[in-house]
Amino acid sequence: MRKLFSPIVLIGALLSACSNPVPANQDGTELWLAAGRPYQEVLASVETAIDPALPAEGYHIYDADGVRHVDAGSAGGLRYGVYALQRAEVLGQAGKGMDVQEKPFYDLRLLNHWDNLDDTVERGYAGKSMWEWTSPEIPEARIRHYGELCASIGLNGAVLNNVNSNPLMLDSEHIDRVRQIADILREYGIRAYIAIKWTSPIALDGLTSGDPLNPTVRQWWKDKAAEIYAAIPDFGGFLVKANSEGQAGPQDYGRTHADGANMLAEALAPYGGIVMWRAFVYAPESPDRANQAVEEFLPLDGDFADNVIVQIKNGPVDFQPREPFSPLFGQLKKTRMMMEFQITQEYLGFSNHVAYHGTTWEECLQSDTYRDGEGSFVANMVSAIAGVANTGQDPNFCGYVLAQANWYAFGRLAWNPYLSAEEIADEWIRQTFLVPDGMSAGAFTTKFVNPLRGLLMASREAVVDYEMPLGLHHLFGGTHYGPIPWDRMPPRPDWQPRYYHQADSAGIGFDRTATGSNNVSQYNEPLASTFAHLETCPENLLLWFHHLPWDYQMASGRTLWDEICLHYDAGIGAVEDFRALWESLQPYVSPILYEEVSTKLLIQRNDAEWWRDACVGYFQKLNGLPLPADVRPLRIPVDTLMVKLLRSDQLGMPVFDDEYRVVLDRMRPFRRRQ
Ligand code: GCV
Repeated sequence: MRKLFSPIVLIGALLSACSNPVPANQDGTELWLAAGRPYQEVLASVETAIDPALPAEGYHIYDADGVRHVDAGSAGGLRYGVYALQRAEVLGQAGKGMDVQEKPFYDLRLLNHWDNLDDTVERGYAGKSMWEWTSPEIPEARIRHYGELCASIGLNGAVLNNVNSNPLMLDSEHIDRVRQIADILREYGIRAYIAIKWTSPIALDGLTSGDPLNPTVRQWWKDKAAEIYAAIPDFGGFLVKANSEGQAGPQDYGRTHADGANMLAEALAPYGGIVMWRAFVYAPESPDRANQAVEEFLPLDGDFADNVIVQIKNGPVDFQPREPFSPLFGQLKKTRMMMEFQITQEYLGFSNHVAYHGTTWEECLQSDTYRDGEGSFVANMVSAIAGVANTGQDPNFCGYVLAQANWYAFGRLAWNPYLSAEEIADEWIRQTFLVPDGMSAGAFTTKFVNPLRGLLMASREAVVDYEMPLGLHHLFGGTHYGPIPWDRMPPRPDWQPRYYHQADSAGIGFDRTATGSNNVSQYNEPLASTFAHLETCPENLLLWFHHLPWDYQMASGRTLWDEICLHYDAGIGAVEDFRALWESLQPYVSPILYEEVSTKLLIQRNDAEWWRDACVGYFQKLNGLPLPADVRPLRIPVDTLMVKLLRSDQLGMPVFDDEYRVVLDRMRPFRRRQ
């Protein structure tokens, strides 16, 4: 046989192929379904069976008689099984003898879309609403793609609209629109839900009251439920934001959250629907916003109907880069609870910063509440889970490729809250980025997957460092993109950063011990004591729970002030490292993805510096202390920043100059009306 290449030529060719990999031509629009075989192909390659002995949404993948089988408790379980096999194939875990049996940890695994009927998305950073409410036709192809993505990670429900709801959501036109979407989502095992506005009966049909004990009001909701279920027989139920941030609710009529939730629950019960009642409540007059959910909901424990579930944000304030878990998770014993995470990066640089939330959510889910003794992890206290989506009309759904990792991570943790963030990051990278031509899978792992996984794993802590280290929180203003620690804009003190950092010439931090708001007492022992005492309080939550002098001695031996400055500086340094790392990955990704991420990281680096200038500069103005020797000097004087405001576009996205620095406009002087 004629030899085509001599051994030397062959080795040379292989070496040059390895050193010159040709990246796949990817634009990020396939998300994590990029690397696997098409679903139909995987399905066609296996024997399937419905086995009623398996849990309804569970599956069993195994080999028998030389054939691969996927058995499942239902058609939905089968879909999850086939996607699990597809994933296992990509991850190299589908070899002969595979035997995997799984079922989801939670029955309800939902995305919450904060999408408005005018197609804007509250806190959405990936374009307008993916449902296209204002178009005559529903965007079927996109909804199908969304359905596949959700199903592939095990999600089974979607609240289609904003919790700051519009009453029109319940008019016949929109119910029909929801029906059309639900008809498609059903094919992917996803139920549709609606967020309702408490005052809908008044707005839509002229009722004069919203009192949940008023028979006319109760009947209105029963009739509305009947109308919805006539159109959508498997409709999931209502999500409700009531008596929160200006939304009306049962308290306006002297009734409780339980009265309100139970009225809706009664209307939905005949059809198997549920009410998800949010615990995100706080009033400006309260001395500590972090205390309020427990104050309002603990007295109602046991009062909620069986088909009500209380939806609680992971932290007691509001999706900050780091918060302790909400103490409510450790307090309610007779009420079903649902976790609410935020996938969209409202407080973590929108879709401009890398902030992989797998680590945030792992930290929360695996925290011990001690409710029923040691080992009462948050993951086990809740029986359902929701994530505020980061999706929009962007071709890649999420603003840019790395932001997709959060949607994926949410789905995987909803399936199994004890998966590790690192394992999930690894899975996501391998499924999303294709191995370049001429590169072995092993080399791809070493040179691309592992470094990128490291970047993702470090990313959230970097954001914490340059935004709000050591337990600081809510230093935002305006659109929640940038730092305004000095802000004292009306109307509410609890929307002002100074309420949270309490910094003055002597010190900084929120005293939540017994000498302050006593928020620590809402945690079960030994946590209450752990948080209350300086010696045991985790350093990363120090200023969440304590107000301390600037010269407080930290474990490092440095002063609190120096440590704050070092954290801000470390945050900038971390993003610089991410940029260098990403540059080293250029040979392995398409030019489109390379440029996309490079630009985002440049923005992130500049924003990190802006955060540091504003926060360190402002605190320094209060305490008059010098910066420690080994940090980068401030770039913009805080007095300059304090008279400027971030320029945003119509969708609330920040506007950048040619160097990818935010554009800050001089504030117009405030003029009193004559
Ligand atoms: C949907 C925060 C956000 C609001 C959001 C609210 C909530 O306050 O800034 O945009 O409203 O939380 O979760 O209800």
